[in-house]
Amino acid sequence: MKTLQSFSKTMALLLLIIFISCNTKPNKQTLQTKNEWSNRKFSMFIHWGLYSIPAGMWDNKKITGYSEQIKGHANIPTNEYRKLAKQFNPTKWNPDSIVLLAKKAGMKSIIITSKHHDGFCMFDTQYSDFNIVKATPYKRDILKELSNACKKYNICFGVYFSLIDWDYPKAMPFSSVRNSDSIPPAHHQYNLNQIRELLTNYGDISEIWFDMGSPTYKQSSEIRQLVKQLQPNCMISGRIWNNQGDFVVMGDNYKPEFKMGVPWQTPASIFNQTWGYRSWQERNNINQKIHEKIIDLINIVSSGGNYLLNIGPKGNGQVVNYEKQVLIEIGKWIKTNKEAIYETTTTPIGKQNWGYTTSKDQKLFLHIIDIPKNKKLTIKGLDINITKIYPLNNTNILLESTHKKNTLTIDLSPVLFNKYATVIAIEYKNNYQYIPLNTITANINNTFNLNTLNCEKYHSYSGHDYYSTKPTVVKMRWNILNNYNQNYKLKVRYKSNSKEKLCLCVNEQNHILNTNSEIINTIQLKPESINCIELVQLNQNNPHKDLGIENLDILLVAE
Ligand code: H79
Repeated sequence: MKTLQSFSKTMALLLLIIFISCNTKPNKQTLQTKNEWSNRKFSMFIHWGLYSIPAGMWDNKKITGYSEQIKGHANIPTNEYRKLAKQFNPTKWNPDSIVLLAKKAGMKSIIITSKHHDGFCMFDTQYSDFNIVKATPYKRDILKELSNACKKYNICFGVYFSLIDWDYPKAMPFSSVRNSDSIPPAHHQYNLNQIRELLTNYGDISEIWFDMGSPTYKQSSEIRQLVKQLQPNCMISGRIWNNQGDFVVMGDNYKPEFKMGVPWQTPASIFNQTWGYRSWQERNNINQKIHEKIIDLINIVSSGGNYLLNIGPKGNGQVVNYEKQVLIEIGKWIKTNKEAIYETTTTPIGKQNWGYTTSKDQKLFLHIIDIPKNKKLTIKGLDINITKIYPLNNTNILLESTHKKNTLTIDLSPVLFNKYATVIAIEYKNNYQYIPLNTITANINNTFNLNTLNCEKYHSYSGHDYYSTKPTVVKMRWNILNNYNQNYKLKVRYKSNSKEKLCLCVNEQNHILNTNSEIINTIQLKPESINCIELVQLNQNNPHKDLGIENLDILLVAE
């Protein structure tokens, strides 16, 4: 009888687990696609089009504002702007050499502007004659050539597609809403038609990078549906808006100042002032620029993001030498330190006064940007069983370390420092434990009080256009340090403005919460170690949605 009881209990538990995993987890294919995307870390963005010819000058005047938007910023009438097409004959454009440059830079994919706000199509389209094949003396499909070169050299190919269009007569013209214009129905249909062409005629598209506009929820979801129907593995940028993207895009040249709980990317240009080629851009101190971009790459990767770095080739197709040099130098740095970049994960060790950390395959990587005084690097709160420590730029140099009261000290004196950043690898056995500064311990009654003030928040970045987009809280997490081997009663009370069910995960075991209610369960905590409690949405179909927590009290009371 007892066996039967425990058997049915086990079965019930199993069914529950299956139910939970079916409901909360996106399918395997989606996860794999997202992982492959996240693992790339570093990609090339290309802003290139008719705007690369005037290159930030109109009527002999320097035009400020992003140079790829010169049609808007210089108020150029459509018939005047269209004349640029007749001059577009990029004899210096060489897709193979672009791909080889991206590879040399350590970039894993290339995303090119198929159509920017000016409405000029860098691909052959049956829906507009204002395109590279029909309107220019060049007559060749740039996208086709670049996608083929990407295939040839085994690098992923993606496309940028602006949701606004200053050429298409039925779309909104350049206006005062700073490119967050609505999309009239005829324009939406035009967009859908061209998206279909892009996802049909150019082989596998690794990501489609929508930008700007202010589509309705219905428009965003129709676009998403079409993309996924044509290419289920094509990742969609968050600038499709209305939570329809697969990954979040930070503002132009912005890095998040908060922890992210979804795949994300920082799009960056070599100079913040422009993405398209600007002839009068001041380009001085290249070493400082290389330093800035390498540190940005490390910062972004250590926070779990991808770095999309732009080049703006000239109207004749030539890559600006300064930009080429920056990319080549980044590539040299990555070549030495690639293990600490690609396929790495974040670590609980936050930013340290000497730099950042990443991790992979039983190795912890310390990216040293500011060399510590006396060349003694310390990490507080780290309990780790070290087998070997060495710099990635000379793996034969073994470094000495001491470990006292959870403080690890590494002697860096034998290290030859790189002028940008030096990576130290720590190989370790088993799991390491890091006690974060915000670790919560029990109060005198052996009770843990968890709430929105002592949690660590994880964010997405969500909205219906560029300017409404803001951080949402998609996960709350508490690290608690338990000293005793005993059971705890778990009591939860909360108020949420969302109808979605929540899931409280204690050391990877799920407890489903019913809205605005209190549940009591008995749980076990691991003694003398960090226990992780997380609050997430049960249904992960929309990973960007805010948990909507208005107030929350979690009590763990010793039994
Ligand atoms: O293609 C590039 C831009 O042309 C396009 N997105 C990137 C990838 C873009 N179109 N409109 N916007 C971006 C609006 C952006 C406005 C701002 Fe800013 C960027 C506001 C703050 C940062 C530019 C720089 C204007 C003020 C500062």
